[in-house]
Amino acid sequence: MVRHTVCRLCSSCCPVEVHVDRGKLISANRKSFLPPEKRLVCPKLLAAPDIVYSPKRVLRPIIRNKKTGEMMEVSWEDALGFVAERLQRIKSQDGVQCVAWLRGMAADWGPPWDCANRLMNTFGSPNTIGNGSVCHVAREMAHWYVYGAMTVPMAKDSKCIVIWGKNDRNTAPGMAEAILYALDHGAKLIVIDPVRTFFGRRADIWLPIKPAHDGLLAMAMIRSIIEWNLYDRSFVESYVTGFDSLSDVAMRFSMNEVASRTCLSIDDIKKVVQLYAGTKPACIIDGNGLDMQIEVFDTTRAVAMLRALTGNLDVPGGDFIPQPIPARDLQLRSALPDDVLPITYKYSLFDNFHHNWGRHAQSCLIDSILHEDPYPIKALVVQSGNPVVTMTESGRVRKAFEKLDFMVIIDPFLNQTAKYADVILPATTGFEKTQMNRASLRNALIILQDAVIEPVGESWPDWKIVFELARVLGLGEYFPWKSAEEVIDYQLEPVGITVRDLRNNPDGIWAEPLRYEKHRIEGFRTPSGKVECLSNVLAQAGYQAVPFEKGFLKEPLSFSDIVRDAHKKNVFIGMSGERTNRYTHTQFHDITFLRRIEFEGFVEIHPDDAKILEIENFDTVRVTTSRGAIEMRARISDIVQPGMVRIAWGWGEVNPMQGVNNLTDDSVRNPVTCTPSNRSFYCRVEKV
Ligand SMILES: Nc1nc2c(c(=O)[nH]1)N[C@H]1C(S)=C(S)[C@@H](COP(=O)(O)OP(=O)(O)OC[C@H]3O[C@@H](n4cnc5c(=O)[nH]c(N)nc54)[C@H](O)[C@@H]3O)O[C@H]1N2
Ligand SMILES: Nc1nc2c(c(=O)[nH]1)N[C@H]1C(S)=C(S)[C@@H](COP(=O)(O)OP(=O)(O)OC[C@H]3O[C@@H](n4cnc5c(=O)[nH]c(N)nc54)[C@H](O)[C@@H]3O)O[C@H]1N2
Ligand code: SF4
Ligand SMILES: [Mo]
Repeated sequence: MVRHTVCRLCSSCCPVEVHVDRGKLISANRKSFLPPEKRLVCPKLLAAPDIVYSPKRVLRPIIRNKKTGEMMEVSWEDALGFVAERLQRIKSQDGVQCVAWLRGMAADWGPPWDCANRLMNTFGSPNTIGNGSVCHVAREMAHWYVYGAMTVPMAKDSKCIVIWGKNDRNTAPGMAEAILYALDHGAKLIVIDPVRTFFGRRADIWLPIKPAHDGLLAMAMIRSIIEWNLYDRSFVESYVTGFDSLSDVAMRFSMNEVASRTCLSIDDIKKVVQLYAGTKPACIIDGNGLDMQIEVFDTTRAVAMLRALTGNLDVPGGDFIPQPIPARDLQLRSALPDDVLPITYKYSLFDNFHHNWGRHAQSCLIDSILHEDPYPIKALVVQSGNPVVTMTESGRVRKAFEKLDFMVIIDPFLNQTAKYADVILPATTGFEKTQMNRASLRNALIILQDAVIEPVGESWPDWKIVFELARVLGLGEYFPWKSAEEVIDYQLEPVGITVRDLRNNPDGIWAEPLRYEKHRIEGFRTPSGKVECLSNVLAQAGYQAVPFEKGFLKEPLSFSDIVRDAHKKNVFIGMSGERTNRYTHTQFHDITFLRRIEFEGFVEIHPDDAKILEIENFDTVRVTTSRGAIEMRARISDIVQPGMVRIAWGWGEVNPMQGVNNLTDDSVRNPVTCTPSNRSFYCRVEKV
């Protein structure tokens, strides 16, 4: 039998066809607009049955004795009763705000996250925290502040594609297929990435930028586009505010200085400006290479402004402004008391930029536990995340989790974080649950993620865990729904679409027809109704109204002190490494099928540097910063530049000595979005 759903083994949310035989998942294939022979294969999806039926799945709730590490399987009733009793006790002893809920990326941002928020809202704690400060939410906020939405690059129909800090070949095969299709149809390609990626090798121009310096490049490009009169004058006159202020600030970014600081050639930057601004339509695919940088907010605002200045907003083949559906918000922020500060209080613009995104200044959780700022978090529920490995500065995270009074994990697997838990609640994987995912709510095409098999063992889907916990906590009145279908129908009622409709249309339903250039009628969803190159909201809150009006950080990478100490000898830029298409962050590293293709992670180092340090392929190297160290074997490769090492990402789950976040620094953050530099940092490298 063939069933249809949306894959959630990573956040790409590919629509897939699943072959099910007698209730068992046998295999799954991505759907695509390309004929089967041209489609990209996703190894994780090929491994779906191995993941779903992995012997390492947690099949029953577990209560863990923190002192002895002993684990005892219990019934759901006992587990939820125990959790509720401990949360209530902390609520009455310490205050409800001392309970926090942290979610990672795996269960999606849709209803599982909204329902967790609803539970915490009605329980009374404002502290439901997502990981958006290091993922795309910081960038999303930048887009919103410029033109009131996060644009979607229409690569397939584009004539010039700029890939800026993204590696779709590995992380988003649907988009990669669109790019390949456009290239086959004559599109030009510009790649801005310190690493020569798959698309970097195919690019008309590849800009191997110095990590974390993209804001400088964006400002130099804005300057050139204005100086050389390459901007879309009529669009700017009708739909842009703050152009003159942006122009004034951009004029401070001289090509010479920018080229020297970004380690790019002036000639190449000029060629990129001419190609991008001179080809219509063009789109910019920005990615996680720009996230996890201290300057993320202004950098991605400047990049967003490039889209507007060149007149590429909301045109076919350009950068599309999505048409979100009017779905009901499942959160209940109104139920929260007014007088309790959330632990993210220093980042309130980030907390509030989008009415139903929740809070995402992730590092504040650790501040609160360790420094009791503004009060101590005592109990934590971790849903669909592995923060011990994935949060910045693992040493700090571990110390914080040791200090907690109580911790619950909701996960299909026992990850490194589970070692700190008192209770482990077994969640299903994505194939075993029906839910709307956020990708389906942010635009007019709605596709259902539908359960294709029954839950494995006694695992429960996330929505059910949240609902049942709510009932045991006495909050059942806020969760009147008995099934995922009922919640989705409630949520989609204003749209006039039901789960049954979606099941009858497994390739999705357009809630409204696709429309371009919506600004001609509706304007943009910003305070002024225009594209804002200057933001009064930011100015009033004390931030830079125009990107980089107070200048670009002298040193946007962490641990610049290492440079001074070592007199520039043996100082490398460490880069958090590739997301390969085999793994999702810390997940799946014990799946034999995937392990066979990629057995271990490496530190990649340029041949010239390897020679100086007398490092050979497969030698073990140690990389250190003042925060900690990792040890991995070396791979000598010119995919990285001299002076840079790229450290494989996600292997901290397999071996704590291989966690990139042993090295990262959480002390310097973006003032608006709380983003630290997980992506790049100065470090030392030595052969062990
Ligand atoms: N297979 C797989 N797919 C995934 C994931 C996964 O773990 N595995 N994770 C999912 C998630 S949660 C996310 S957020 C997305 C992320 O997906 P992407 O946005 O594609 O993220 P990455 O592949 O980490 O990095 C993108 C590129 O940024 C480059 N880069 C690094 N530093 C810089 C810099 O300073 N400047 C510039 N210009 N480029 C830089 C890197 O070399 C890399 O080529 O992928 C999703 N899809
Ligand atoms: N240095 C550095 N740090 C980073 C990054 C980086 O590239 N470098 N990337 C950052 C980014 S973009 C992100 S998104 C984060 C990712 O951070 P996390 O979300 O913490 O990363 P994962 O390893 O994907 O952990 C997901 C967990 O969810 C579980 N899971 C899978 N499916 C489900 C489900 O349906 N329900 C539930 N309840 N659990 C499920 C998995 O078993 C796994 O334990 O890391 C961030 N941190
Ligand atoms: S890229 Fe692969 S793992 Fe990620 S959603 Fe698509 S099919 Fe699933
Ligand atoms: Mo992410």
